[in-house]
Amino acid sequence: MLRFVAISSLKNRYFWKVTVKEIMERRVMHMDLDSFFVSVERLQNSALMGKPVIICGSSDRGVVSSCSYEARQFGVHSAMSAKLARQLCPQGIFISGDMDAYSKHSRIVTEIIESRAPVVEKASIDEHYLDISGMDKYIKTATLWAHELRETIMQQTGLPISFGLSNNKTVSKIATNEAKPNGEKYIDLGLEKQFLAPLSIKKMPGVGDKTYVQLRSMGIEKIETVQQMQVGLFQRVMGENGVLIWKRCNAIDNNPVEPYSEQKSMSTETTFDKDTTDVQHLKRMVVSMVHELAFQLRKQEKVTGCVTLKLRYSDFQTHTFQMKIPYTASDHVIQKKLLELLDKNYTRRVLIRLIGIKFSHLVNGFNQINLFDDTEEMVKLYQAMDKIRLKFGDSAIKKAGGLGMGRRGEGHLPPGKDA
Ligand code: TTP
Ligand code: MG
Ligand code: MG
Repeated sequence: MLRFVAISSLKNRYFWKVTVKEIMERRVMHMDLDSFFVSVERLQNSALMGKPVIICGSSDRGVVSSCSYEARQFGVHSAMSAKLARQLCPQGIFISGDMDAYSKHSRIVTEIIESRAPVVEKASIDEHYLDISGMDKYIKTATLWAHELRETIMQQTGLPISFGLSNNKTVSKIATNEAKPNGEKYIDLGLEKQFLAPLSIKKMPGVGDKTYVQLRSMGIEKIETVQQMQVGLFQRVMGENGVLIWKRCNAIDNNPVEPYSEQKSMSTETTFDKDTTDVQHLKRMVVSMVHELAFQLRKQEKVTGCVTLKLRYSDFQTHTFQMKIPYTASDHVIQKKLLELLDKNYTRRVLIRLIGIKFSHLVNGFNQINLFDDTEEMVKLYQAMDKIRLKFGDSAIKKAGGLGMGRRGEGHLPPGKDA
């Protein structure tokens, strides 16, 4: 948007002023459920209230996906090995997760938010951004509206949730984290930098362990220090990523809240040289396409919550079949669902000209969400295969299910993104 600044007609200068003002005065809310997976377990078993609860895979070699705030007091945190968590918190209640239940509750929360807010982006399984700019003018103050929405969600779902409200996504996300658990935090217009200044640089989204070590070695601990540095200097030391971090530290983030419908989906399809009724061939094609698309999904660190199968018959009639699934990025889970759709819907045995698959309802979090029906071996296998694919290209790997599938002569479209 700001690119229009360069044009210097009076009209455009006016436009620029309005745009900047609008951006500066946006009201962006970020909401994130508190210890989400644990909270869902607590809905089903109230005896877990107030206890150190840890969700991890069933094997001792799994990792912690979610832990209650009581467990955090023992030093337990997400992504820690379950083994270490058991050592730190032997009295903890360890539960192997239930992705179906978490996905269901995630969708319920999304529905409540979408039924009330004008512009909503579902950013991960338990977080949403809402653009509620202008709310002050027409309804009630944005802060009161936000507070009431949080109350509604908690009343209707029984799940604790926190939020942050400011003029941009970065500041609001950090505000949510500061408000947790069970809290809300408003950052008044103009006070964004001041709010960020005393916080550890580690709290800045995009500053992972490696960047943090690098920043610490430069003597940077607080966001305030970055705020005082020249962007050019910071960029020279930190590279391109440095500009982004510097901007965020200075509360500059013009990224819009991207409504759900505009979030990308991914799809791929294959047109056969010769129309077919061979079910085994169709199945192998689905498996092959899933491998390809799920790899793209993981590369983007996303998970999908909905799969679609597309069949075009020889008379060009096209049918699509859709199924909501628990959020996942694992080939074997997605493949099972798509094969189910094929079995259920390809019953007429008429000639098929084209077959396609699509993943939608994409949200961030592949690295986060450890699927509980995945063994550690399975996760390692995906990681190893993805590594080879990244290095040598997708054709370097084909799992047994997709072998013998050569796409020779078949008009296969590579995975694309649909709006
Ligand atoms: P988070 O929102 O990061 O964590 P949380 O909801 O458990 O706790 P809080 O927000 O109060 O700090 O992640 C949401 C869910 O995603 C979490 O409940 C479980 C899952 N998850 C994983 O499976 N693995 C991970 O490493 C992380 C961080 C989350
Ligand atoms: Mg959460
Ligand atoms: Mg979250």
